[in-house]
Amino acid sequence: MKSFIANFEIYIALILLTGIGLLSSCVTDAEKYTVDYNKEVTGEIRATLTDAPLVPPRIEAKHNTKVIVELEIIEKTMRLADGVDYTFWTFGGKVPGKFIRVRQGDLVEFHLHNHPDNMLPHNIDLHAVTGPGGGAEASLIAPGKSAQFSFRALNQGLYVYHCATAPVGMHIANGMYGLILVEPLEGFPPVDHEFYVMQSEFYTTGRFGEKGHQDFDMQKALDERPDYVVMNGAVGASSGENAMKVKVGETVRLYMGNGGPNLVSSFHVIGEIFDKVYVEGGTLTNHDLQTTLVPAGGSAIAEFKCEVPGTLHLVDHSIFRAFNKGALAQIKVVGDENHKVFTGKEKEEVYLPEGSSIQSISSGKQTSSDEVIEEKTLEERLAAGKILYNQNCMACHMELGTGIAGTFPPLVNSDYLQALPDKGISVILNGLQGEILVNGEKFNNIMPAVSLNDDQVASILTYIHNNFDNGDGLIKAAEVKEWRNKK
Ligand code: HEC
Ligand SMILES: [Cu+2]
Repeated sequence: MKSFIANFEIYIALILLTGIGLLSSCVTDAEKYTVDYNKEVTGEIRATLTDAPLVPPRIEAKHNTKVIVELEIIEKTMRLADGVDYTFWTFGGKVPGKFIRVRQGDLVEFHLHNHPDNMLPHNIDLHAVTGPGGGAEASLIAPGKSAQFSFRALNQGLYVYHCATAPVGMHIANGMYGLILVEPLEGFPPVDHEFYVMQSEFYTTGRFGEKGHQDFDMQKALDERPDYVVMNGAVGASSGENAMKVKVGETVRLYMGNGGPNLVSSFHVIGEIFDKVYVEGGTLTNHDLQTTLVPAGGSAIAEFKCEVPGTLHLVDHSIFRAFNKGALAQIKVVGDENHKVFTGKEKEEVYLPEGSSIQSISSGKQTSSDEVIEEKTLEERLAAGKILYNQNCMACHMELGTGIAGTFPPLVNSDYLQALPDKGISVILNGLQGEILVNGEKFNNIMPAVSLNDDQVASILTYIHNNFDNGDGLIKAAEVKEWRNKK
């Protein structure tokens, strides 16, 4: 009982203290985190705007100034994925919209233009604005009109902007979002590279990868079941040939936004650790993070140093989105190996516990052997084969079919493959183990059976025969089917 009373007194004291703390922090926080808007700004400059993954340079002036932003809304059809088009509604002609960079205390004079060729009225809601609708009402305009409004950037942060014209969800789903950075007047500490990456989803009438022009699917958007989750507006927009590039030893700051419209991103960089994150794009900093949540309509600023060479994968760690729906961007880090930080593979041996047999990597449903399949042209097989090869074979045989010496045999000009009477069908469908000789080099390893349908096997084999110098020719799905039936 005594201890209860003692604890009780402590509780009361604590409650009183927190109360006082809250009261005083109300006043000081407002002063601490927003600027004095009575202070005059001097001069004016025109904002430099950039498309992802580029970030505009910081404004160098030592004093606050008027920053004039001119942003044009353009409705246009562009690539969403290879062979897939979509009619995007954009801030500046690309998705995500132009990156805008101002400083805390700057006065932003915003000019929004709705291109005369557009079909619809639009506006802009900038989360960096203190004012009704973030500027939405002040900026609503029909095609062929411009609107102007001004706001004082009171709070530091990385803010999302988006269209807020009804139906709001549809305007956002069609690509109307971007980022505006309000950095401290003196700027952030310098880094070697700054990049702009924004995640978002697309809800299309056709499934992921279905060719042709795709329309917006309202029901899928309501169900929050996107076919595409992408970084920087399209599948592959900032990966592969479009990857961002840095050198070993350089520092990177990522301005990461999430346009939604629905999903929350578990933002992660495969191969790096965030040294510092401005949590949710604000002023709170956290350190040593693996994954940071980026809410729909929110952001994060993540910093790291690239100590070793290789390709970093920027993903939503809700991982099917990354590998099956497009939520992947890449940073290629070039330079010398640093074995003090990472050795690379030091050794590989066959690991074969007793009783194990060939594993199967399944890639979905098998085509039953009596299903009628349409044959494809050589061009179609090569195109489909490239994608399937990259998904199913590249991890071991490498993108260019070179393999890895001593472990994965080459598919380029392979005498082993060329000598197979079934052109390689059995290797894919049954797997392969035991010692083999490929172009004079011995391999003794295990290739798991890869379960693909007849059509897919035909495309992959056509691709590796034609592209990797194993003689040309078209392999038909019917041949694969025949092989299966014979078995
Ligand atoms: C998990 C790694 C792995 C994957 C994935 C894989 N392979 Fe292999 N592949 C191997 C290994 C290991 C061997 C050699 C097996 C042995 O030593 O007997 C091999 C052998 C082969 C060979 C015969 C040797 C040669 O170089 O000509 C062919 C052809 C082949 N693979 C094609 C493919 C194709 C096509 C795919 C994709 C559908 C694929 N592989 C996926 C690991 C893999
Ligand atoms: Cu709009």
